[in-house]
Amino acid sequence: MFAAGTTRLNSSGAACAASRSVIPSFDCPAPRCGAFFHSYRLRSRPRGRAARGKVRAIHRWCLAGILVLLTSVLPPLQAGEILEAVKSRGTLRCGVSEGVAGFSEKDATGRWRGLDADFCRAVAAAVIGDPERLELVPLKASTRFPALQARRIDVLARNTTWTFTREVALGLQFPAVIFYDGQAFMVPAGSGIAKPTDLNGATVCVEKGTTHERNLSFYFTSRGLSVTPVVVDSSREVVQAFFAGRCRAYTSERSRLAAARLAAPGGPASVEILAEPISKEPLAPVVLDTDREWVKLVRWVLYALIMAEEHGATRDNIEAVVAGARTPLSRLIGDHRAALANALGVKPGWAIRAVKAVGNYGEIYERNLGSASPLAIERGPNRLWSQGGLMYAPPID
Ligand SMILES: N[C@@H](CCC(=O)N[C@@H](CS)C(=O)NCC(=O)O)C(=O)O
Repeated sequence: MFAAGTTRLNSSGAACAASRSVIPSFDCPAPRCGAFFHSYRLRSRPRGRAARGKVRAIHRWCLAGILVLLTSVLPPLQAGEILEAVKSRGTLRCGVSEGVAGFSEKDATGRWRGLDADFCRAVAAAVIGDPERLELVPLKASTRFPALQARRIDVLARNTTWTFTREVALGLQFPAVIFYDGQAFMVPAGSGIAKPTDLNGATVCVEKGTTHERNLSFYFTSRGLSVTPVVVDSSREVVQAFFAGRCRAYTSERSRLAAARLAAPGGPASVEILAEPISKEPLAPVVLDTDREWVKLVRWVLYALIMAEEHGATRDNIEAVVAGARTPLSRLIGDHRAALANALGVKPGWAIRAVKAVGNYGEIYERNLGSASPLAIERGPNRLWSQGGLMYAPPID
């Protein structure tokens, strides 16, 4: 269990986004109606037809106000509204992290790199026809869902874990998994801590508004053990807190720990990542569940990238592969599928545009997280299903 003295560093005091109400704050006329009826009860009943008519008019006004209020809190989106807005705006607004190597991070030239950034480019290419018609919006863990709900972004691609609670309580959809991860711990090398339970009684640095806070609590509580979490509200500062010796361990996704390790002040060998994971973290893009067309589009862009890898179609050869042997990929992309592209709400060639923009899933992985990147994270569960992994695109027909 969390020890009594949970520490919150640099916390804004706001509650975790996952547990926050989905209803945004608004200027509510209801209290004014309530005040009117309250004072009406206290006063003597109005006499005469004119007075009663006035009361009825105010009553009607209040009811109308409440109805307007209820329907305007979260105006229901028409099917396809986000998709249509992206097309007419001509720019995709994609929420990303403020800087997590391998997922979304600016390089020295100011260009965003990473799996999530590339996925945003693939969606922009499929929908708008240009991977660079993109606004990447950096978001903290604690502000990502409010940004989506306020429609400041069209899609969130920010190392976000698909959970039951987020899906049902926040009105979200996680169209498909982009990366299978798990939460682990980083400790100083030679600390004598070999497994998570060795951290009983220790301080652990963790980022606010993440699944990691709850997983940490659950893991130790369910074993009758305790840790003191040191909760920090940004990725950069949580890592700094650990390296400054504020906690015995730092907990996050294994991929995040691998990135933090590269930047360890004493060099990568000065820290180690414990082998045992304590959670499942299926990371997925996130969209509002009110626009089914948009959910489908985002889902099938990701599956097209996976399917391209399944059939050996790369950024450089996809046209030749599709023109050659008939495979499920050519059935996804071929000209006779134009009617299906229309049904999806995009111009034919959408899947080719996505793959040509960023490569197939394997190419994106290797460039950002795998052997061609400084992180060199083995593909493990992110291998294709045909190679023993979990990556799998549903069939076309
Ligand atoms: N996958 C987890 C964690 C996501 C998360 O925010 N992780 C932190 C790891 S330190 C992060 O990426 N922070 C980046 C940032 O705040 O920009 C979740 O969905 O809650």
